[in-house]
Amino acid sequence: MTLIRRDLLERGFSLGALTLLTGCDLSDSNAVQSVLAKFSAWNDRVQAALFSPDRLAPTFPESDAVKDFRYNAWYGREQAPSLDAADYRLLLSGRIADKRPWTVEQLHALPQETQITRHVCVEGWSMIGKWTGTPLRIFLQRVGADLTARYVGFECADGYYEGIDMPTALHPQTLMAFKLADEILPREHGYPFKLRIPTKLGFKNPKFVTTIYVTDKEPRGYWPDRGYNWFSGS
Ligand SMILES: Nc1nc2c(c(=O)[nH]1)N[C@H]1C(S)=C(S)[C@@H](COP(=O)(O)O)O[C@H]1N2
Ligand SMILES: [Mo]
Repeated sequence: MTLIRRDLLERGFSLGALTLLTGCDLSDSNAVQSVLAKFSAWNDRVQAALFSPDRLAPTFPESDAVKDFRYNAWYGREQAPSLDAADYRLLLSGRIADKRPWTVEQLHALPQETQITRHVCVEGWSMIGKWTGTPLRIFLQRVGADLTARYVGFECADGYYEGIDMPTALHPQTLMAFKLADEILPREHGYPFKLRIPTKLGFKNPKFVTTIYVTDKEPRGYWPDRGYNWFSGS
């Protein structure tokens, strides 16, 4: 961690790139706190910076994965949306050929993979979890998304919204996660699915996703619209 030069951070390396570059274990150490404090000074432009589509975020042994994963949102756990598989439909819009909505059952029938990665929240905590789901890339191919478009955006049942660039959407570790710690994703963690993107900070991992859209216009994000570096500690 000491090898990370201040000017490197200020030039705007992404967290994923930083982790990959340094091999630094992002545990809750003072060094990480100071790095996270740096992140809070980032602006939108920097957030959209450096990303290598080929490099993988670190993965961990099963024994490192936490069973009781920490909850986070701007509201309390009890207020988290309670989506019912009977009514739920994933809506598709924008540059996608087949916009038919998806049921939970159809989503669960997609091919799935498991990853054990570290979720890092700008509030200054991080946690290793085990998520299982479908690479977003496979889903986008399946529905005939225009993979030459620039962005993929997400809308969520709680009013949250986020978006990522297409290289991140196609990254092999970017998952539509249906399970956490081998169990169907708990309600407050985003049932029926969350985007699990280990190359991005926690707030770029939208939960309770209800719409996926493909676009050339940069999607807005809930925290980016609010300066994206400030949290009240929910
Ligand atoms: N829909 C939605 N997604 C969201 C959020 C949210 O408030 N609503 N919070 C984000 C933030 S800041 C974090 S750290 C993670 C927390 O996910 P968890 O509750 O599974 O730990 O979700 C992210 N995705
Ligand atoms: Mo977060």
